[in-house]
Amino acid sequence: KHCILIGAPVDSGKRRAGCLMGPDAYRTAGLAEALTDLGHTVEDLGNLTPASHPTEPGDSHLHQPSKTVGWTHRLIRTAEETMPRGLPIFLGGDHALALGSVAGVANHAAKEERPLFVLWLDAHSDFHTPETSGSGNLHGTPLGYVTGRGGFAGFPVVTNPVPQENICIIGLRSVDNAERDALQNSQIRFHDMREIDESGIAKPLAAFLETVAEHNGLLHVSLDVDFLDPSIAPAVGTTVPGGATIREGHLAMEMICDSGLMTSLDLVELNPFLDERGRTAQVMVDLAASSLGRRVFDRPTRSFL
Ligand code: DIR
Ligand code: MN
Ligand code: MN
Ligand code: MN
Repeated sequence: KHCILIGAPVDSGKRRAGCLMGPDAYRTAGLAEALTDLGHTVEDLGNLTPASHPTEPGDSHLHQPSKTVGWTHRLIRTAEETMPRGLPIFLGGDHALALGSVAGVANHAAKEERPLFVLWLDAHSDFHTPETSGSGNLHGTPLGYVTGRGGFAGFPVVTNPVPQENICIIGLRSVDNAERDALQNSQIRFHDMREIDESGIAKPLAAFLETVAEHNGLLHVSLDVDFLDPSIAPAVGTTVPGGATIREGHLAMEMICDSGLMTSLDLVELNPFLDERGRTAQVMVDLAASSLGRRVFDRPTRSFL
């Protein structure tokens, strides 16, 4: 594959600063080298900046909405430009970057006349709208935005909303009340940690990948650091105990690799300022490598079936 690294130092999606250092932490942890070792070609676009945007309103309950609008414009364009020539990997940056990455990838999928599927690996459901968000932190809204929920005044119009039934969230253990109601009334597939405890992670993931394959879909994977348990991935502002283990993380990424379906990837919410010797960045790089071919032994193709 041709992997295109896109530094997206988005830090406007929540109040605690530090995610802007994420892209360089992934580079320092050897992401490009890991992918090259796996036989991929790697191109690094460097770090993007937000498109020009007005000054922040000041009277909004939202944190830095204008800057996030600027980022969304920039990332939609960058996703559209990179999808035709490789596999973009968006190096976050907080999860507000996914308003743009997913909306842009969806525009590309529409051009190809193929459906887009989104796998969301996260402790949180990120299904708020600016109106339902209690925190005012827009990193809690990307799935609301890309599915075409209302309330995103000032943001680019979502030209190709992702159908709810094409989305699967795995890892949930912190869902706000407004999101819970909206999720339960939606067609989104969602799996909380209790379900992972009871059935294992392979079962719901295999079912989703099978659906993507049946529909000849494109697959965008959005990996939030807090999907993982804080004991193995502490460098994130919104840790929630009881997350995925290192093996659950790798199994998920290995299955994604075996499926051959992934066409774009977000690595988000890493805050290197909260880390110890880059260990969380290293875990994320290792997971990305697993999703792109690193393994102990080969398995028969599509062994997830
Ligand atoms: C949280 C966002 N539910 C909020 N959560 C996070 O502020 O609305 N998403 N951290 O990954
Ligand atoms: Mn998230
Ligand atoms: Mn999260
Ligand atoms: Mn909230």
